[in-house]
Amino acid sequence: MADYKLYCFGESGNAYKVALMLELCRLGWEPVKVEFFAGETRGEAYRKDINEMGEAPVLVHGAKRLAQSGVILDYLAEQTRKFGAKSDDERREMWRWILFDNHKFTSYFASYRFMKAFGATAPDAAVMAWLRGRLDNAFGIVEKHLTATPFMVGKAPTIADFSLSGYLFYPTEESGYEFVGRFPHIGAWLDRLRTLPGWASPYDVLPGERVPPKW
Ligand SMILES: N[C@@H](CCC(=O)N[C@@H](CS)C(=O)NCC(=O)O)C(=O)O
Repeated sequence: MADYKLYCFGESGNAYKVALMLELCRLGWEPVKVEFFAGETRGEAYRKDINEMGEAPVLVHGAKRLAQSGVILDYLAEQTRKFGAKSDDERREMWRWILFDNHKFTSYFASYRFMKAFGATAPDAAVMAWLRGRLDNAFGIVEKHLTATPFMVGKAPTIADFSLSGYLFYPTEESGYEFVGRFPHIGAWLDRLRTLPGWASPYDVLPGERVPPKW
């Protein structure tokens, strides 16, 4: 039996951040597919038994059950002593970027992509324009940071890189947000991450049939 169980599904970039870390650290893990599009995370059973926050990913390791990709990444870095901080200052830097990611980078990008690719109704133009403005700003901030450093924190990849980059490895046609041409340092950073031994793309490591983009 695998040491780690990850509640996840193919389209979840937040789950992919964790799956990527598990792959890069060569840890034995097995996916438990969450039927997100059938409403599983909104159901009482999921919220009672798996995650009161009604979200994927959730990582199970022995008696531990952890939610929030940033916390899970931190736990895995602690377990493996890989891709973590080398000092207290680095740890604060990592968390500064993970919090920025969760609030303003992944969250706007994931919402934009969800509405564009998987929403039940066609995306509302005004909402998309607002989100696009927020995205342009957040991407601009990460782009500027990456002009001076190869990875988000210091010279080596850390979990902050996996948190911020997770969603950007999905096919661009899902979000319709073309960023590589507009933000070349982000593009080069993703290429650097792709060369890490064990790197694999989202749909190669996460379970389930791919859902074609709708809109
Ligand atoms: N900050 C959380 C976000 C998790 C999250 O939003 N997961 C999505 C799937 S990618 C989800 O389960 N959403 C359910 C919902 O918002 O109702 C993390 O990093 O784990």
